[in-house]
Amino acid sequence: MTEILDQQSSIDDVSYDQLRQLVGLVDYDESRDPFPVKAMDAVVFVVGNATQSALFYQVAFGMELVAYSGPETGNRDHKAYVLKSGSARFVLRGGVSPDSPLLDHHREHGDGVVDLALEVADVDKCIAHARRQGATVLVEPQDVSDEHGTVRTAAIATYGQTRHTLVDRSRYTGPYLPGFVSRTGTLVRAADAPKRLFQAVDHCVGNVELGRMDEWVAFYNRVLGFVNMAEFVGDDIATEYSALMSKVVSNGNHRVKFPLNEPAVARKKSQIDEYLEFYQGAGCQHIALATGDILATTDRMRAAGVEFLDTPDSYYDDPELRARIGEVRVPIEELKRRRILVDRDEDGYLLQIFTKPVGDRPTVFYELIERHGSLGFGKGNFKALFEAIEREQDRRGNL
Ligand code: TYF
Ligand code: FE
Repeated sequence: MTEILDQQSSIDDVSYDQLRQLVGLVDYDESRDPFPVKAMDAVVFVVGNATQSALFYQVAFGMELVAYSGPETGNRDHKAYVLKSGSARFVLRGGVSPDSPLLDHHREHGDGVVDLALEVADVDKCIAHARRQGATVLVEPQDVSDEHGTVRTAAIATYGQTRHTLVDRSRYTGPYLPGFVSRTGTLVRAADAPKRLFQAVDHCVGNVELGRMDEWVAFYNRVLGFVNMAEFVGDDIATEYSALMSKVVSNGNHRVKFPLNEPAVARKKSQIDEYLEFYQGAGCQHIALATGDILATTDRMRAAGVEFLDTPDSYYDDPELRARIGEVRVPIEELKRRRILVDRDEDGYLLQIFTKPVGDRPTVFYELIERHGSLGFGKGNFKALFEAIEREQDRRGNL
């Protein structure tokens, strides 16, 4: 039990038992882990307009504004808004000063993820291991303090211009990091609005350059001690539909899962090539959000204007799918009405749905996922999903 409690991240207001179901946790021996990771600490974005994006994530994703840093708090370079939903934390940063480096980043990449920050108990141990394994240490371990206590942080480089900041917040009680002040949103929520639309980050997917997927899988194996999960997409399924290959790495208990995609050569431009072209390099492609009620969440997000990928009726009417899926918690008609996908494997089933890209460039999008035992990623849906992505690529004039 103590080990289970140790694995609890300090930002959870979702219990370990809930998380076990929501993100598909497994037990593992943490004492043998060279780089023990507790959880995602935050997904940090650079955006063109953090003030407006903060409102988007409150209105459309039901997130709660909890902290802020900006000119009013002494940060003349940029504004940063911190939003939470259950154990998921997003940070949105946008340049204020005309010479903010964030504006150069945005000019190159558009809205995107700059940091998949990880909560760890021992920053120094992780950095020492990462350095021995040849990682690029971008920020040396250091204490940062304010009146709420001390946070120890460091950062290592990963694919593209993305980083993993490591955060030990066990001696800190503030709303996010030193320099941030508590701030709540002024949005008036409907009286019947649920407390939250999702409870956790399930996985964060990286797109890397052609031929480099195995290098990055090896990086996560070596540097972060991550293990390979069974799910992978080979060039067989991939080239026919959407020309990508994919492997998944995760930390020991599967709390943090990072699928990695690379483009495969095909008739049309791969969805991964389209991403790499518009993001100008490797970067985070999608964030999957774990929800306990994907039907209600999808309804709320649609009502707020979020657009999801379409799935043809034929997907739901396919007798093979119906036989494979068996009984799920709602009639298939309820899924069909919402375009929610369903997949089953030996451990159970999952429900999932994908948004269209949420920014101006065809880069970052979201997935909602409701797990019922399945530890997979919806392999049975890849064909239907990739065909839906290709229809969107066609509408954008992709050749
Ligand atoms: O994360 C995954 O592996 C699934 C499937 O471009 C997927 O969500 C894979 C590649 C892709 C979109 C979704
Ligand atoms: Fe996914």
